[in-house]
Amino acid sequence: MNQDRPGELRGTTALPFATAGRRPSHARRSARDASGRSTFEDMNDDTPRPDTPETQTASHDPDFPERLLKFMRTGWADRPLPVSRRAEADRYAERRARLSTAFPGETLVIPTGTEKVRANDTDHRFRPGSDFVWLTGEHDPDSVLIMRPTGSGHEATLYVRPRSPRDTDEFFRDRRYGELWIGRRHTLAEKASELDVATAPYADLPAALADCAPARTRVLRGLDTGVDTAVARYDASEPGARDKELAWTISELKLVKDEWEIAQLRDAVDATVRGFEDAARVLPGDRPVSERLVEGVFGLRARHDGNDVGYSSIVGSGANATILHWIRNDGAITPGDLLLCDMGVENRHLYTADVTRTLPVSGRFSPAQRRVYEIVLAAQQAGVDAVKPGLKWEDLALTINRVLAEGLAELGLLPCSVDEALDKQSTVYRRWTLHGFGHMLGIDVHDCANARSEHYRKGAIDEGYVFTVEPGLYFQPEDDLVPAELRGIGIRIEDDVLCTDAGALNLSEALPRQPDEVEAWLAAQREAGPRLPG
Ligand SMILES: [Mn+2]
Repeated sequence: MNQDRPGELRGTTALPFATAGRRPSHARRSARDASGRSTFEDMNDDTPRPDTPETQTASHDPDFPERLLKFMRTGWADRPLPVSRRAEADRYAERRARLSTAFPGETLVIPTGTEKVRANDTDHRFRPGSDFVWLTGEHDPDSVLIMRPTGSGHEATLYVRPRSPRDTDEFFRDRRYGELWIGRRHTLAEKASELDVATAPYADLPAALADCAPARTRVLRGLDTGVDTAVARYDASEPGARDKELAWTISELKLVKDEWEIAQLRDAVDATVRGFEDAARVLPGDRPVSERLVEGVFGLRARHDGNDVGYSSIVGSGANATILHWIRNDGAITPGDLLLCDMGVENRHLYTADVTRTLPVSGRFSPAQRRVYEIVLAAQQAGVDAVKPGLKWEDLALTINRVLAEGLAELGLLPCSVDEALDKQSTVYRRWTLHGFGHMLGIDVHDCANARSEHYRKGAIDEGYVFTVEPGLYFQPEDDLVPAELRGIGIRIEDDVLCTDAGALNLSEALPRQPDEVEAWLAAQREAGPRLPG
């Protein structure tokens, strides 16, 4: 049967935008006439629909006999959902107002993105576009924000899929959009009152985009191919420059976090602390277990207390800790090894934490492990202590990297002096540090990613910035230039800090970092025993 092609269902208007733009494999298979209209769109309730060869083979769903169809179409109440205006709606309106100021007289198109196919007819769980959600608070897939210029600013309209109507079969036949398949959506009026923004039906989006004059429209591209193709790029000089300006403007508006956002980040960090505790409580010190055990236990906390993990958890034991983005997590956690856990909970408003701790699985650091750990900790503390408004990112990096380079020199590893190693023309110390010291944090784990370099990496920290400080040292197991006792040691310590006028406020300080305190904390968690959320 046709399980997920709205255009082929009874009484639905053809949605060429949705089917052609978003689901190429289905678009190819759809029964459409030369005009692109669904061949079934004019059928009324009583018209039996022919089975086409593809409907017989395309699905594991059972067929719908006509008697069942007729029966399913009757006897449904249409009760409203209780909704109230969300307290944070003012925040989103204020953000839209700031964006409006940057682009007077121009139409702005900001999509959330579409569902991503996992395989065949199953999708990944949808995660809204970060910039879109920052401007609207809306979480449903496919939605698009259009801000049209008015005399004094812009008026915002949110194009969303409304509740499944009862006068089409979508609600019980469409496995992607039908409410009996995926749960109920709001009506347009319910959505408008909850988010306090004007709403329009998603079916009107193609016409709305066709009305956008390319020379006076900017699109946040790369999220929704349907939107990207519907509005042509328009650039007098450098291709893509006008749309990039929209992207960096939003990123730079996101640099300073307000009080509500800081509360969200604290919420995410607090859940992350609980997740680290949960993981430590199930981590034995006397026998090997899978890295997946820690990933899974943390993931349970993330789903229960927040929305999800903010990024794929990195759980690396022993030499796996030297792989920066080790997310396979299929190794064994072995007593005697260090366990590096880089994990963060994304809260219900999609703000995420990003915290790393490196634990001695047995309960005690070995002398060699502790020696390297102390270097990384000293580097991190030097970075946290240096944070203040106006400090250049590059100077903060230099402060941290100098401590790392000095430590590497003490270990006898640097092939030159510390100053020579830190020289921009050299940076040979990076053989063992590999990555930058940190990044902005917010709705994205790598927040504000589209900000212009001179306002981010080449710029300065400011009050209200939240970012990570996360130096590390990584001695690969096959690095012949380090002594055997250090090979396979990977250590990173990462905290989430808020820059205030008084310096750094460490949001994740509830998780200890001093090696003695780490040992005591791990022992206390083990003593307390396993714990489920809730
Ligand atoms: Mn990080």
